[in-house]
Amino acid sequence: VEASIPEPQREAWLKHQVSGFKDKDGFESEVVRHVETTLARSMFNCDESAAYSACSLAFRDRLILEWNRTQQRQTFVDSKRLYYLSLEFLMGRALDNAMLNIGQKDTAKAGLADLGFRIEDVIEQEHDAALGNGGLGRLAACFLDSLASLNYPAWGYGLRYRYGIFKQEIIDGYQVEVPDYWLDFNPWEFPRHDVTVDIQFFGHVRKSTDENGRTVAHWEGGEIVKAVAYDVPIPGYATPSTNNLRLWSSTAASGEFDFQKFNNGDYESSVADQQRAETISAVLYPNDNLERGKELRLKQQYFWVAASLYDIVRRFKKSKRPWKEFPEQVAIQLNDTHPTLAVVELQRILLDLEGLEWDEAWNIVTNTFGYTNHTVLPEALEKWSVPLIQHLLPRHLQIIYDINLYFLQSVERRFPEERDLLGRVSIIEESQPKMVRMAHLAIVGSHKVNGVAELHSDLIKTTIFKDFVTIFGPDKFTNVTNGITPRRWLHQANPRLSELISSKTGGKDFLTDLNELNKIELYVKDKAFRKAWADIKLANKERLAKHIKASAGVTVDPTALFDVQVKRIHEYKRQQLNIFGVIHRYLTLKAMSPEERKKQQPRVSIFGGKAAPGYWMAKQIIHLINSVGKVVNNDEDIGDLLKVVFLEDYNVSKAEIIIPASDISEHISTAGTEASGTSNMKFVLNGGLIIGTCDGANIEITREIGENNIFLFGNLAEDVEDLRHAHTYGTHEIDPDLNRVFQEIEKGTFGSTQDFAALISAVRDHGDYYLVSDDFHSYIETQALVDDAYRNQEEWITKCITSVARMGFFSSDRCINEYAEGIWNIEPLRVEKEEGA
Ligand code: GL4
Repeated sequence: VEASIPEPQREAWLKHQVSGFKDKDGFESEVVRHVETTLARSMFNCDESAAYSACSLAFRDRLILEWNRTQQRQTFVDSKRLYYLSLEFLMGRALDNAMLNIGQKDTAKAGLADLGFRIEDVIEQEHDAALGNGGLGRLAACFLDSLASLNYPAWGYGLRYRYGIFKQEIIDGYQVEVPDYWLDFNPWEFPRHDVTVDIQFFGHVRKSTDENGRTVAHWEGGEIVKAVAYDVPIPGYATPSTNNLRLWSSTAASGEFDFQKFNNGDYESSVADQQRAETISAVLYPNDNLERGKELRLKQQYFWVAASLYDIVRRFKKSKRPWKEFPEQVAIQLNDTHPTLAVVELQRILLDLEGLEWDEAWNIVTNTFGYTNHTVLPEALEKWSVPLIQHLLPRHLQIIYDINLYFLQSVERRFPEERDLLGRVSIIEESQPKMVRMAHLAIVGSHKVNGVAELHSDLIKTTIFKDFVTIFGPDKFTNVTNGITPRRWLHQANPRLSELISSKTGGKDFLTDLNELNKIELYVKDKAFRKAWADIKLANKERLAKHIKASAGVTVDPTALFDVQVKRIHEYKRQQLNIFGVIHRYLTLKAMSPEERKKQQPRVSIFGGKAAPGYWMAKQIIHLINSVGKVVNNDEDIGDLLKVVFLEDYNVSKAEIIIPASDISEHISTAGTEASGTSNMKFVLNGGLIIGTCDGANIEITREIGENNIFLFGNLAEDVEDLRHAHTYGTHEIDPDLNRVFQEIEKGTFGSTQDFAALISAVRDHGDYYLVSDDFHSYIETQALVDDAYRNQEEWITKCITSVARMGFFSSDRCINEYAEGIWNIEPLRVEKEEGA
């Protein structure tokens, strides 16, 4: 149906063209209008939450107008678009970000004050959009910010989970999970009830022969679930460009009820069908770096991938271009292997629905996709059982087998001598049951594969994907080191530091070209600048101290050294190394005379992070941290020399308070296990130093800021394998200091010894897979160096300023430009900033 307004009537439309608010007055009138009409309230019952809603709606209105213009511009120019497929988008709060990106925060601040509200309190009302687990999901959110800010034509596609990552409560020192129902009122999304796609599951495949004697597959039967689009506008910083994040929600295809069943009196089962359909997009799986092969997860993946591809193909077909131009118009990035079924789905569309030949279709597919690998941990590499795929997606399984057949045939032709090679690279693992290796499928189906930091990209080429480098050549594999958006992670989280920097860099250009930061290195000796720098850090620490008091009930001294480790709890990230180190510090302090103690550097050890609900070891680590805190924080010998705090429910908005307040943060994964890390970048950008292993992006951070400005320790990735081998087959001597720590835990100093036995025996009796003992001595020594360095505040501040000045490389803008040039082949669509924007 042609839905556009005919030419003669367009004049009326143009006459009434809507525009967003232009100034404080306009803003206030929009807020009042939304309070009184959209929310049906008045000044007599407008609380902070209503003010938040109305303020958000006023900004949303502006965003959607820019969104419309951006989409029209992109459609008109019809240049190549990027589609970023990610099961996770960890967006955090939207209002503050929208105000800053649009450049109207001051307007809103003044307007809200006129109406009787403090902007900070209004911002605080917002519930985080937490549709992600950790780094992988937050990276996707930073990418959206950069794509819009750099004016790239790009869409994100994801799932609209009804429940985001669970809320973490700490009860008696243990993690308790509470559902995160966040959609009560979400002003940032636009339901598109007219944009729906029917998604098929189960059924069977029938083959027929067409008039040309070609075999055609028909996927028939099974059940249909409906995907409904919800659009979230993504504002660029200092540009009118507003991109789209489209999230799919599942619902029953036949509407509210199955009327047949309803009329037959089977009301309950008709409602049950509806609920079953809605289950698909109900919950985010709470695992980071772990895949568990659940059927519902596979359903989520196909549901989301099929709806997104239908949308992308529909948009392409409107241009009436020939199919071979598809990869010139469309780039699709697979954020990890989660969307790999998209490779198969596009091949199915081209083959079964559009009638292309296999080779022609496959050529289009492989030129369209790029695949980013985010982990080398074996337990995180996705595999789906063949019987499960056969049952859920029978036609896709056939196509997977064909993809594999043609791939293996070509490998065999080129490497006839290497019989083992075929089994190693096959997309199908010959296990019981057979499994589909999603990473192999993603590599074979893409034209580029990238890792997320230099070490990680080298590791995938030399270990897990080595054979594929032999087959496809080294050029298919590349590195794009992760980045973070300086808008949220500097300007929004640390407004005073951002202000101070802009006073020296000549305005806010560093927020669009982070290399501009290097200008502040000129002021490293400037007394007033250094003083302002130190004052800001102290103020940020005071703000965090207040939060610690309010949420954990612990009083901390803001002048103590704040030592922070916030990230998902995982054995490979080694929060256990940190807490064992804290216990060692405690024992050392206890053994000192009061005079000696006075000479020690006071510290606050701050932890935060969620454990996957089924990850028992990670939960024991949380319990140990809380148990140590309880003892240490109440020990009068210790006082302010050491405090141990576990902050519950770490999320994006808490990160914005915690990160700017850190003096030293811990990035201490076993070398070779953390693909990149991105919080390491956030901490340094906010004027905190880091202690870390030679892992992930720590290595590149060191190269940029200089090795004098970082505290590195521990074994190297290249030695890990030998050490593990030695643990298993040689004698394994535990570090004596660590042994003292274990003995203290076993004495019951921190409560129930039984609970912590597994943490100790993992190191002592089960091969110490994560090398906690091997790195312990080096860790403790390096922490002592941190104390010494911190005592020399003048030197410390010099290190901090120098480091920030050299962090330009880690902007997600640089990262997105590298993807755009090296992988997606897309160009920005330049736009002039309009007046009032
Ligand atoms: C991760 C990595 O663990 C993390 O190092 C990386 O920074 C992030 C984004 O590339 O991806 N991989 C998985 S899985 N979860 C992550 O956070």
